[in-house]
Amino acid sequence: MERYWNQEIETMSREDMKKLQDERLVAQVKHVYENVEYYRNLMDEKGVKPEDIKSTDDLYKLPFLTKADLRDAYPYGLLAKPLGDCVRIQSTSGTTGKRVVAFYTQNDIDLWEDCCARAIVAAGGTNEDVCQVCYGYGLFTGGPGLNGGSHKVGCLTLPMSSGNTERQITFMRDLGATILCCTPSYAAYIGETLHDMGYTTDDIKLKAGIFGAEPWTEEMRRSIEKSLGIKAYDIYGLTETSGPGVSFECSEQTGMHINEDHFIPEIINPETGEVLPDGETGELVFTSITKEAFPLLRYRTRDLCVLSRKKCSCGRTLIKMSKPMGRSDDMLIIRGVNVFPSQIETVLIEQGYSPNYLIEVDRINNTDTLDVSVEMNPEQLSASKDDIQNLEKSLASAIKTMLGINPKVHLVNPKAITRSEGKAVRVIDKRKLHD
Ligand code: DLL
Repeated sequence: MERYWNQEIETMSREDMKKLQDERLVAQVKHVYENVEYYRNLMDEKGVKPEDIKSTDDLYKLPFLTKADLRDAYPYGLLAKPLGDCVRIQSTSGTTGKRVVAFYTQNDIDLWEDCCARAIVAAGGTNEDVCQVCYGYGLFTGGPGLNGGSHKVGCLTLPMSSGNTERQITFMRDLGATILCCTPSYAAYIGETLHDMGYTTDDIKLKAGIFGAEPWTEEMRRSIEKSLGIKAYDIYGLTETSGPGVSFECSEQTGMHINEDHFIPEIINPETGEVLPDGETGELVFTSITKEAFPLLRYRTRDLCVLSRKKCSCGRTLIKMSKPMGRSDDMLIIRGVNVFPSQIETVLIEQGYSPNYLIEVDRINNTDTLDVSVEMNPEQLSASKDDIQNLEKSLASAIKTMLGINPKVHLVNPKAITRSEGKAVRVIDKRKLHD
């Protein structure tokens, strides 16, 4: 029997959901227009008034918001509530430029944690579970979001944060953790450490993992499921829209249900801004219709994916988004070819390698170069130099089949690639460093 956190909403008819969205959108546009001068100016420039937005059918009339707008308006320019009503900020880990700072009222936090509770229940969580949260705590939304959701469900919550991996495993064993929440790359590292410590999946009680915050492939999913003996569920979100829990996977594991009562999704052509029909790949845009303090309308996520209304066996009627295949700004253009790191990950794992790899791109004599380093498997350590060269060649040819361009592959020693405890850094684009 499928269990839901909020059955009424999660299985609501399309018609009722649209009605709910229509009402919430109209109220939200009014709230934003009245309280956020920055967005009011954008609407005025476009000649749109709140009265023009009568339902979700009018969504396309509203201006987009981008990360550049968030930077412009930093820190308080998009705040829609008096500071006295706000109780928390969270922020992105942003390595370049200004960080994104998002604000929350208590009600915003309640709704956000509710979204995370839906994800935990969809992964089989109940109040009998012991939920180990190893997303970072602090400014990053992963730890606080899943922590709050886990409390709501009534799980015994282990607020571990990331890092100190052997201690994670000791707690996992001692307390009998049944659900693990962290990035997929950290889950892979935890699985590897478990085995390095001489344990097997028989020594732990984990049954499910809720992994997100970075792109990961189906191949990576299977590899983690095997190493930890679990079912691995995807979860998606971004600081700008609250954090994890914008969408979550169910037992079908074929995409993530979007919490449409809070977030209206659209897919647009990233070049032209034109709205695309369900089923086409494009940039995901969200309008948050319940957020009070930081309500972004038509926010461009830069994540590329597909929406689907195909009936789901779990009974949820919430629209599904595919795994984001990467961000439009993560896409590498190498010798004119569009390359997503996830394509390389797929090949590496399919060919039997671990998900520990590093992609380096450079430009030498005006030609782009692509180097992929991946750790050899322990049994390959005794291979001859010739054998290693042959393995590298065959891996390079598999990558070339996938991408259409020839990489240089380097098999490096096991553990040579730095492990990630949060979002993995898989790409170094040296071309940017030269600029
Ligand atoms: O990563 C929120 C989060 C925390 C999601 C924990 C899931 C679990 P940001 O740091 O603002 O927020 O980064 C948001 O991460 O635009 C995507 O590019 C990427 N991302 C998040 N979840 C997924 C996922 C958090 N499941 C950015 N698959 C987003 C692929 C993801 N990419």
